[in-house]
Amino acid sequence: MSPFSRRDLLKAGTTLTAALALNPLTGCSDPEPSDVTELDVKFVTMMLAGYKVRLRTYGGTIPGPTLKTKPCAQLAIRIRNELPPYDSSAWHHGLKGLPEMAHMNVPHMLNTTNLHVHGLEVVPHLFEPVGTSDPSSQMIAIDPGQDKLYTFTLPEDHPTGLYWYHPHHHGSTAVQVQNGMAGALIVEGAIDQVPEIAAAQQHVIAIQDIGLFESAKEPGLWSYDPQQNAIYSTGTGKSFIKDAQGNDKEPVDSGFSTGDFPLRLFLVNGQPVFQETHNPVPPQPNQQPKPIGSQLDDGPRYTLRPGEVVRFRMLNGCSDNLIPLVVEGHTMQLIAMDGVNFTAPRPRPYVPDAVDGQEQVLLAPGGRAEFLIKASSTPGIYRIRQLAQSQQFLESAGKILAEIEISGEPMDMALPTSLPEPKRHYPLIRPDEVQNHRSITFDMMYPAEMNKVVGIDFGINGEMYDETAVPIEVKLGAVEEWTIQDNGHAHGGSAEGHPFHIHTNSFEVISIGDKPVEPGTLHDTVWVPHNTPVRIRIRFKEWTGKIVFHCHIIPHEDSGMMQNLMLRP
Ligand SMILES: [Cu+2]
Repeated sequence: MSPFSRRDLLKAGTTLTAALALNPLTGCSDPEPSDVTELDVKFVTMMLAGYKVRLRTYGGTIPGPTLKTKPCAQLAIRIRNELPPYDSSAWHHGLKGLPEMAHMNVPHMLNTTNLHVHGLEVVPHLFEPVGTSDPSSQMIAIDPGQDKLYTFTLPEDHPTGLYWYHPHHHGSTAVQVQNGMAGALIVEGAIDQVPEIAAAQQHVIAIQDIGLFESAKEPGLWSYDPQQNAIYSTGTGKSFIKDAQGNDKEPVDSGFSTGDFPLRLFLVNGQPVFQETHNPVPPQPNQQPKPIGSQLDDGPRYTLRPGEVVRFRMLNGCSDNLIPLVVEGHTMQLIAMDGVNFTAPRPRPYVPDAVDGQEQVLLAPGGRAEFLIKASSTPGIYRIRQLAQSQQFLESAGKILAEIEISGEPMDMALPTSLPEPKRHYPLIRPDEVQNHRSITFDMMYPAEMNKVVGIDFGINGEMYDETAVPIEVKLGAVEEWTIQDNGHAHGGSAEGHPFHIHTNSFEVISIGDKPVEPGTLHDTVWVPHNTPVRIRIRFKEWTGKIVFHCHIIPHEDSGMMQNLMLRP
């Protein structure tokens, strides 16, 4: 029985007492219908960093609007797809001979979309119909010209923090997110009522990466809108339509990319701060490709008085960029990861001239960090920076993301010493509660043996993504410990890490490699470094249905690094 039909039954019951009228799934009495947030998905032409770009957007802006909700509230979002039709017929007819599983993992239907509220512990909403437990169900597909209304009720004990939303239709997720389709989603509540936090100015910082190709037909116009079966090669910097065997057929001006782009812009709250261009010099043997990077702008500047406390809420909405983060000259008071706050701020001192590994917080693609900064007594400009890292296929240069300007009359604002316990995840899972252990492996094979069109086989536990396969079933209420790692990339994949993300239930990170992680570190997305097992514990609470877990480097996900999981009653 789906969660909605259970709720409807309760609604129909006329003799229930007020106490019983609480929805057993959410712990809330049925919420008032909320206003519907309309998100129109459409192409917009705009200027970014001096480039004329044409991109898919939510409502014409990058990022999309910041949405707010709270526990027990109804969150209603209508996606209206105003994109033009996209011709995927070559996917159906041009890839004869490609195994079905590989076929599914060739990007396709680039103008079909849907909605994922990333990290929210709400009804599974990726497959049709919402909440379905049908193994053969297909992903929700909102085609050009169609619309769909999503309504979510957040459980009464839902953590209060920063989440986000983005499309998640398999085959078009990467292209749409790399066009800029993403937005912040804030769950308000207990954390906002901490007096020292309520007193602080608050800033959401959304970081995105936009992949771009220049149009041959219209020089000077940049977009990411590859034709069906067109693939971009990092090695040659050229794009070709591929056949099922991966042969180059026809040169084209853009193609699906598993990482590199002729031009990639990094945006902070929609403002370009950094650009990368394809490096035509082939990398040395055993060296990772290194795009040519340049800082465009120092990002938004936040003005503080000496001793003032500010609350930053940072989203790594990049499709493909790990962010080791520092705030120069300041101790970061980390209060939450992925929307779930700690029970007290965790001070993360700043290491001057920090390098990768000495960051104050590591922000995986898809992850969020919320922190307080108490402004130094020394006036000046301090930068919020991404450290250079080479933990991915492409080296990622250090970047300035934003600035803090400290000036004016000194003041002395207090920092909180304790934070409200996020009820949904406390008490924490005890080791003796773990009922089952699983091993999850991110696989890469290069050159591809299956997905010769994309050129690399991406998979999990030896399988590429199959929309109707359910390799893992879990019973509601089960507690499991998962060990996640890459396959050592013994099959020719590059020595890179992958961010692990699972829908519907956040998990506690127990250890990374042989280092234990501080108890109460809840995530929905965690960076799994190369050759480093990450242990997590997860309790499958409340919601049943078909969900997914996957790598949150979105080109990897769209090419097959994803699996289904069934939450059984
Ligand atoms: Cu990956």
